[in-house]
Amino acid sequence: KNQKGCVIWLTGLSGSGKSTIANELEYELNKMKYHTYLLDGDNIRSGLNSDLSFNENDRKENIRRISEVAKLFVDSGIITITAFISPFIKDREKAKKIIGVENFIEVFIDTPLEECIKRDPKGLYKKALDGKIKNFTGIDQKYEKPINPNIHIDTIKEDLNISINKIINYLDKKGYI
Ligand code: GGZ
Repeated sequence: KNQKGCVIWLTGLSGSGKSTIANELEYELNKMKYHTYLLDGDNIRSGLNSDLSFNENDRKENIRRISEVAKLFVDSGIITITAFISPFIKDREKAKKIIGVENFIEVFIDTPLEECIKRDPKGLYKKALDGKIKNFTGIDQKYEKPINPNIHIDTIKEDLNISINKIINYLDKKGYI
C-alpha cells in the first residue's frame, strides 16, 4: 500500500501511556496493510544504547542515536514510531532536524505527573520518591512539555481508540498514508 516514510515521535512522562499508544497504533496501521517499525526501550535501551544511563547527557545521546536510526527507517519508507520520554525540548528539536521537519510528527502524550504517580505501573515513581532511583523524570529531573506539538493526546479525557484515530487521521490528512 502507498505510504510515505515518517517518524511519529511520542513524548511524555514515564507511565503516561506512550507504549500502549505506540503498540495499538502499530497494530491498527498493520491491519490497514501499512509497514511500520516501533523503536522503544525494549529494542534500543537494551541493545544499541545499553551503555547509556539517565543523566542529562546520556539522555541527549540516547535521543541523538534514536534519531539517526529513525532517519534510516524513514529513508526506507517505513512509518516509524518512537516511544521515549525525550524530556528536553532541545533534544527533540535536534531529532526533528536530523530526521527532517517534513518527516517528523511530534505527539505529546499529555498525562499529568499526579496521574502517572497514581498509575505507577512499574512501581518506579515510588522508588524515585523514596530516593532509590536518581534522576527520575518528573521527580528529580525535569520534563519540558512540547510547546506546539503536531498532535496533543489527553489520556485522561480521551479513550485509547480516540487517540489512535487522531493520529491516523493526521497521517491521512498530511498524505503519509
Ligand atoms: C525516567 C527511567 C529512569 C529514570 C529507568 N527516569 O516507564 P518505563 O520505565 O518503562 O519507561 C522509562 C524508561 C525511560 O527511558 P527513555 O529512553 O524513554 O528515556 S529518555 O528518553 O529520557 O532517554 C522507565 C525507565 O526507562 N527508567 N530509570 N531515571 N525513566
